[in-house]
Amino acid sequence: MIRDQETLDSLAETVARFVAERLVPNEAKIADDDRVPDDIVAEMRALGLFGLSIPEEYGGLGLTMEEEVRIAFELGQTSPAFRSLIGTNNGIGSQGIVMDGTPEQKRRYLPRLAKGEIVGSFALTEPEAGSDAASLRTTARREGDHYVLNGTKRFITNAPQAGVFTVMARTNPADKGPGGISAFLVDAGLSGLSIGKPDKKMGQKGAHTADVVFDQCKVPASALIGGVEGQGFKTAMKVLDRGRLHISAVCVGVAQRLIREMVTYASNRVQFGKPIAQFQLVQAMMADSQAECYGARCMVEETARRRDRGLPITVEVACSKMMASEMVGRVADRAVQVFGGAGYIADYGIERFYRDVRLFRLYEGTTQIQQLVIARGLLDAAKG
Ligand code: COS
Repeated sequence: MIRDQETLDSLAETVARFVAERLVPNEAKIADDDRVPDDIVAEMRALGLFGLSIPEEYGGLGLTMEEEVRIAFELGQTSPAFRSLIGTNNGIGSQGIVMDGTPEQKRRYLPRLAKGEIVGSFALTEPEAGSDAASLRTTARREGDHYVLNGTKRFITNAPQAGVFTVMARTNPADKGPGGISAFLVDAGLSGLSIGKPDKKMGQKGAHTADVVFDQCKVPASALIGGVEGQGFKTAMKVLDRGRLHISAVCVGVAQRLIREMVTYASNRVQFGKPIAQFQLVQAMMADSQAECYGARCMVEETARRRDRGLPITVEVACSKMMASEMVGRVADRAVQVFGGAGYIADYGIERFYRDVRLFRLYEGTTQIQQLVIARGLLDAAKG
């Protein structure tokens, strides 16, 4: 749902200008330095980018899903590391609170997340629990008016910067499945909570992931999201449904950027006496990329509209995430191909995107998990 087209267009234009003028020129630098500089983070805060999805009553922009994906199309047009910095506050690091938090939890965290004063992070994955998220082993043992957390979380995005973690932990050791899991809001800096060294990754330099380790970490009972045990897995799944759609929109944005790069390069690069854009085999690579990107964009927009109408979206989101993330992988591969040798050389920036986009097919649910979700949806529907 778009509430006011003019306001949205103006926000999208502002974000597009910021991306073109401030982020694109800094892509190589943040990859080399492995960090987004403070002045850019401050500008992101000033633009309200940390609070796109947080309700207005808590200081965010309160965008609808259709509005949010439109902005994500713009934010996708640069190195994904920039988007990653604001990604958790808008997605998996805040939405557990927005969806299932108590009024007190919302008041305590959402205004600071919306302003970007703190970074929110989502701690689900563990060394032994990736795709099989419900098998997680981190425990939260109730002791009087506290819970005591023990366990290790892995590959946690923005962990080194985080001010608050949404942590999924098992409160009922007798229930080894999803029903034994609860979600907690854990402040960084608590005794018994430590962050590992940032992981060395294939791409997305400037975005950081790390282990989060709980060793007898005591949190107040009021940290339990929604104040109810056993709901944590469902909270995580609802948050991921939404997050996967946002990621799909980012994939579309990156693909649009790469298609533009391909067209510009192919129009200027002369071989056999003419720009390579005039050769049909090169045109085929650009055309396939555009058609696939347009298809993914339509899926993302339609799924966002469904969510805004309150319809179920789990299967549609899985379809969108699979299509968009696989699509951008193919587009990045073709971009390298159109650039030829230059596509393999760091100075041209294309190989960096090729490595960066590989993550989209893995995180917030691998392509194989999306297939499983889609197939389950079909089989459930057939049962009636
Ligand atoms: N929204 C709301 N509730 C959901 C849900 C969704 N999208 N998906 C599942 N649930 C509910 C189910 O309805 C079920 O509730 P009941 O017990 O009341 O029936 C419960 O959660 C358990 O669901 P299910 O039986 O489907 O759980 P599985 O263990 O089979 O796991 C998958 C389902 C595989 C889909 C899940 O583990 C998953 O998404 N794995 C990937 C994790 C991931 O994306 N990790 C990335 C890291 S986080 S960046």
